[in-house]
Amino acid sequence: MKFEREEFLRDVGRILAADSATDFEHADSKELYLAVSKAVMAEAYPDLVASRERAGKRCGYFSAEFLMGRAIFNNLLNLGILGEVKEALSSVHRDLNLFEEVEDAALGNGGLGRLAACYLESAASMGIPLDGYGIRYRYGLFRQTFENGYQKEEGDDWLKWGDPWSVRCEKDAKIVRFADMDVLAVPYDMPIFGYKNGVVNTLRLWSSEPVRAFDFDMFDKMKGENQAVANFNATKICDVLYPNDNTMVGKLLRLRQQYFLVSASLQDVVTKYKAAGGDLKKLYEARCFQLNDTHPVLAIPELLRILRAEGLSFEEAFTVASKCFNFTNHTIMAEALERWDALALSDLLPTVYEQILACQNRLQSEGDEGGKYFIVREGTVHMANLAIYVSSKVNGVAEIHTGILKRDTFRDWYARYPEKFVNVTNGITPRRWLLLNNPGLAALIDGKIGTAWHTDLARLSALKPHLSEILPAFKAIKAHNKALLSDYIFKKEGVEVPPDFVFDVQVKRLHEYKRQLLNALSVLAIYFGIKDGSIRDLPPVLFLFGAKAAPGYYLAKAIIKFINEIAALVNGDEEVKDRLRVVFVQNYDVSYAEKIVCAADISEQISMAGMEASGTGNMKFMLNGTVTLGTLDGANVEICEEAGRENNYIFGATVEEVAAVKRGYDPAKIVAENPVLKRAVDTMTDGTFPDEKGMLKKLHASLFEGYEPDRYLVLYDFASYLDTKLSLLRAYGTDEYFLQCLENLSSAGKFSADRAVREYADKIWHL
Ligand code: 26W
Repeated sequence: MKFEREEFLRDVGRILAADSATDFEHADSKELYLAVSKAVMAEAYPDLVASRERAGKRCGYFSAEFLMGRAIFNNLLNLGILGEVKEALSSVHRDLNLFEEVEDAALGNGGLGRLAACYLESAASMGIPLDGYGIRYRYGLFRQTFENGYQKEEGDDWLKWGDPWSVRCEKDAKIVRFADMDVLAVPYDMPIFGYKNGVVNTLRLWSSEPVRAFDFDMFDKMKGENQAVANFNATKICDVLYPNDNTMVGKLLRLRQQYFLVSASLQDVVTKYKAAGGDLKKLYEARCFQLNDTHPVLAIPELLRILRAEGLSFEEAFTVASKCFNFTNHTIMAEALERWDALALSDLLPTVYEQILACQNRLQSEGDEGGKYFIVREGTVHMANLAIYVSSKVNGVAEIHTGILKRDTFRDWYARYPEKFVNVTNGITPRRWLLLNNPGLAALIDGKIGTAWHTDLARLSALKPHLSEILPAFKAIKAHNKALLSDYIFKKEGVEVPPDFVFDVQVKRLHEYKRQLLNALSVLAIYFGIKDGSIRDLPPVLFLFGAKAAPGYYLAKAIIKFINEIAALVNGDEEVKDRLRVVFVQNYDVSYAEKIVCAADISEQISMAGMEASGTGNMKFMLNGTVTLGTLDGANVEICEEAGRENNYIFGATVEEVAAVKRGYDPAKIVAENPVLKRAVDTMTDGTFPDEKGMLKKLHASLFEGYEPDRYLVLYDFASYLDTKLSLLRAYGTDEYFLQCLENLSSAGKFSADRAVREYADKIWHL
C-alpha cells in the first residue's frame, strides 16, 4: 500500500476530531487506535473490492473458531506500512507500541482456531481465494486469572476497544430458522490482508440479532409468546464461545450456534451465486467448502435442504454437495467426536434432520453387511460419519495422524473410500510467527539470505552454510528476547525471572494427554535432586507454563493448582533461588505466545504418542530457533525428519509401544521401582502441599485408580523424559546446542502455512 505521511496524519487527525472530539496530543490510546485503524481501512478499501470481484472458483473455510489475536500490527505489516506508521506517529509524539494493550480477538480455543487464522493469512498472501465464515461471539475465550493457585474465569470482553477492523454488512443479513424461533444473522466482515501483494480476502463473522417486529411472518408465529423473550433468545446464540477443547458438550445452544453459522453462510453463498446467474447444479464449479472439524458439518444437510427447496432432486443435490464439501479431522479423541441426540436435533431442525435421514437411507441402500456404516444409529447422529460419507476429501493434519485415521479411527470408511483420504500437514504463518514476533531474528536472516523467505519459507535452507557465522548474533538476539519477556512477565505476573536462566517452555491448552503433569513431576524431581545434591551440574533453569483449562475439566484444573503449588514451593526456597524458577503465566493467549515463542530455549511437546494430531506450537518454536523436547507424536515426527532427530531431544513410548504397554499396565509397579518418581508423585498426597479441596488427591488417584489408571502413560514415560531433559539441560549453552537451534530454524520451511494452503488448493479445492 502506498503511504504518504502527511496525508495519513491528516486522515487520522480528522477521524480523531470527528469521532472523539480530540487530537494527537490529547487522544487516549483507544481513541488513537480507532482512528489509526480506520484511516488504514479507508485506504485499503479499493483492494478489498477488487479482490472480492475477482473471477474464478472460491473456497469457504467454515469454522466455529478463528483465533485471530491482535489485528493491528499484523495488518500494518502485511500492508507494508508498519515502519511508516510507527514513524508517522512518533513525529506527532505518539508511540505505536501503545497498541500492545489492545485486546486479542480470541474467538477460538486453541490449535484448531489458530490454524484457521494462519490459513486465512497465508491464503491471502499466496493469492488463494479463500474466505473464512464464522461466528462473531460477543465474548471470546474466557480470561484466566489465578487465585490462590486456582484458575478463575472471567468473560472476555474483546470488543472493549471497539472493532475498527470489521465492517457491519447489514444489507447481507439473513434469517436463520429454528423450529421455535427465527433469528437474524448480520455479517461483520474483517479484511484479511495478503503480505504486500494487494490481495484482501474476507473473514465473515455472523452476529445473531432478533428479527424485529417488521418481520410480520415471524411476528405471527410468535402470537402468544412474549416478543421480549424471543429477542433475548435470539441474541443469546452468539453470546459466548464454548471453552472446550477436545471435549464435546451436548448443549443445545452449541447446536444452535453451529446451525446458525452454516445456514447464514450457505444462504449468503447461494444467494450471491444465483444473483450472478449461476446454475445451482454446477455450484461446485464456482464454490467449495472446507469443514474445520465436525463443528460446521450441519452445512451438509443445510445445503441439501436449500438445493431441494430450489427444485433439485435429492440425487442432484447430493451430487452437488459431495463435490462441494471437504472435511478436516483434528483429533482422534473419542470424547471430541461430535454426536448429537437425534430427537433433539430433529426437534430443533426438522427439515435439516430430514436431509440427514435421506443421507442415512442412501448410505444403507448401497449395502452394508457388517453394519459398519451408519450416520444415525441408536438415536444418535454421528457427525464425522456424515462428513466422511458426503465429502470429496477427508484429511488429517500430520502424516502420523492421517495414518491413524486410516488404520484406526476411520478404518472402515478408509476401506470403502481409500481415494478420499489425504494428508495435509499443518503449518503456521511466518509473518506473524517470525517477522512480527521476532524482528531481530528476521533482520538477521534478511541480512544473510535476503527477504524471499517471507513468502517462500523453504528458502530458509539457504542459511545452512552460514550457521556458525550467525551463531553469535543469534545468541544475542535470543538473549534480548529473553530480557524483554522477563520484563513483561514481571509486569504481568509480578514474579522475577532472571533472563540468563534457561527458558524451558510448555505453552498450550491444558489437557491430560498433553501431559503438563509429566513436566510438573520432572520439575519436582529436579528440585529434590538439587536439594539433596544428587543433581549438581545443571545451568539455572526457568520452567515456564501457560495454559487454560476448560472450566468444567476438573483434572485439568487440578494440574494447574499442582503446578502453582510447585511454583510457590520452588520460588519460595532461598536455597535453590539461583538454580530454579517455576512460573505459570496467567491468561496465555496469542499475544502472550508471540512474546514467549521468540524467547524460549526449550520447546516442550510431550503428548503421549498418538494423541496430538499435529501440534502447531511446536512449529512456532522451531521457526524461532528452539530445540524440541518431545515424543514422536503429531508433527514432531516431521520436525525430526526435516531438522534431524539428532538436533532434537526425543524420548518416550512410540505409538506402537503405547499400544503394547497398555496391555497389562501397572502404574504402581513403575512408581515402586523408581524412588525419584515416587518422591515426586507422593507430594500429591503426603502433605507437601495444602489440599483443602482434595484436588491433588484426585489427581493422584487418576494415576492409580479407576477404569484406566494413568491413561496417558505419564508414569511410564517419566524415566526416559527426565533423562532426556537432563541431558538437554546439560548441553545447553554450548555451540553444539545453539547449532541445533539453528538447524531447526533453517529446516522449518515445510511448516509454513503457505505450503499447507497451497496443498489444500491443489489437492482438495482445485482452485
Ligand atoms: C466439540 C468440542 C471440541 C472442541 C475443539 C472438539 C475438538 C476441538 C478441536 C478439534 C481441538 C483442537 O484444537 N485440535 C487441535 O487441532 C490442531 C490443528 O489441527 C492440531 O495441531 C492439534 O494437534 C489438535 O489438538
